[in-house]
Amino acid sequence: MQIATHRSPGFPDQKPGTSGLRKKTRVFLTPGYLENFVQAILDATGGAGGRTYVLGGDGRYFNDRAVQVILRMAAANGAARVIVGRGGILSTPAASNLIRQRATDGGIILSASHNPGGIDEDFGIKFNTPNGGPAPESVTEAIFARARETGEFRILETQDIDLDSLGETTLGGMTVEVVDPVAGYAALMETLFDFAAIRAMFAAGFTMRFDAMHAVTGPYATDILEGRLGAAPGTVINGTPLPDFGGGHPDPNPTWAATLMDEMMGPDAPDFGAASDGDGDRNMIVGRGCYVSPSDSLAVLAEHAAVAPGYARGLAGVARSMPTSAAADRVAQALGIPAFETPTGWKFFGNLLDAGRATICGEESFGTGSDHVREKDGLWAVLLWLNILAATGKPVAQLLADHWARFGRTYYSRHDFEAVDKALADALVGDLRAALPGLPGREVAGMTVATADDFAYTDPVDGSTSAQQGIRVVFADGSRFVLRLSGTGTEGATLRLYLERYEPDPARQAQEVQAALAPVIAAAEEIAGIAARTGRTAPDVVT
Ligand code: VG1
Ligand code: CO
Repeated sequence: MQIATHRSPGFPDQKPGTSGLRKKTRVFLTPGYLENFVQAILDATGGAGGRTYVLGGDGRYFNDRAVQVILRMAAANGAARVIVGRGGILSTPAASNLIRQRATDGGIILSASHNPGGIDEDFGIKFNTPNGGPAPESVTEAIFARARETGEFRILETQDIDLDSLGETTLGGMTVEVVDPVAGYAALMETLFDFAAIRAMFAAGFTMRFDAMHAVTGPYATDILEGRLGAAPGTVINGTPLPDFGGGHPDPNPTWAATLMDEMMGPDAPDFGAASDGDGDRNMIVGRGCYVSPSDSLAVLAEHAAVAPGYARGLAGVARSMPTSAAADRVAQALGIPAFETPTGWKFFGNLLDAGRATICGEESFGTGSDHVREKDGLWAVLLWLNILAATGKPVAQLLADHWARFGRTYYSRHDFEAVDKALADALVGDLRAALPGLPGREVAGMTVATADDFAYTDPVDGSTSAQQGIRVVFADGSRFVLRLSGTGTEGATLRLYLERYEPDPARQAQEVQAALAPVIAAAEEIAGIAARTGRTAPDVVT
């Protein structure tokens, strides 16, 4: 076997976004494109010599090829060992767990998460650090700087290796260890939750539907829910991972998980429904006839987490991304623990989790997780919900109603405007930013603007700063809207408008969400002018 050294011109567009580098698959198929980025990861993190990595992905189109390339590059760069999921498959939380359990030097995860897959859709790659979490901005900046430069990449010239059988093989001087992608993760879940209580609930007739959306969680959910917990066969639907996710968006929200939503809102709905995304780190929670918004889910999980054995000693703190509703803050206050507000993206929770200052974290984008790994974790959230349902004996709708009665209800919605002309979107955000100083005191749609700013974050652990993380306009009654540009899209710009209104009065907590938010929606249009400036009269996706 020979090590080949190839010249690379460097690529100016390999800047990681909210969660790794995401591009159209065909861009990744450009000769040398993947290799350049992988070499940049290795070089920017001190070289691969003697190191151990975890490698796996969500199984989307090109996952199989990319895994072979990365293995040959790791070997050519002197890595000692790569632990890879069988078939090149690992969910994002399972990869995070392996990185930590095996005390490796990090890991490479292949996924574009909730973005569709296929030769004409999206692919992605990201590097996680030894704590198991997404690389912080200082590291992604260094990778980007290296990826831009003209340089070389090294790769072993050899045949593909078999990744379908468990065990160790060698590739040049490197050991390739193929592991069961599910076993270690499932064992971790058994340490956190009361599996006996959940099993007893299923045995007593509790019914559930889990939509794996033809993405990576299929094998995990089947093993844990139907295997270990005794849920009825057929509980998991769309459980076979497919390279194109069956042609769908593996995005667990009411729009893309419509089949599950229809069943849960229908006459024969099971007791509990859930879905997960492409790489298994997101979750959607639905009760019989009752959708749970991700912000509310985070708050309910924080409220009841102590019923689960893994959280019985209580929570150190709760953290949420800035656009996520303040519902979790009110729970933190009641529990007497700190609440943190971070920029969008899981990498910003890493330091808080490592320092033991936050135990549970969440984002409005269907992501929740805890200090058990350093990624958000879809099945973890589903299992914590199941543990809470088993411990309280209450249905989802009752838990939610009780939560609102105690803490008030935060009406919440996100409106996405996709594939907007990038220059237009940049100008819209730029103009709004420039207008911020003049907004306080202004009357809009019957409300008065109290504060308006562009969210900037200083990490309380290491003091690092991140500016321009989302524009927020808060009204005198506490209602607010937030506007930011997506950092995960691959086509044009996606504008995300986050809308929120607090309603403490139980008598007014049963309104339709969009109707309850109507004044905030009107105010956002008057101030930001999305419809007026882009011609988009309705959002593409409403969650
Ligand atoms: C989106 C979500 C963000 C999430 C990120 C990665 O980012 O808003 O909350 O952390 O996706 O999730 P953006 O920049 O498009 O708004 V996943 O499941 O793609 O790893
Ligand atoms: Co994801």
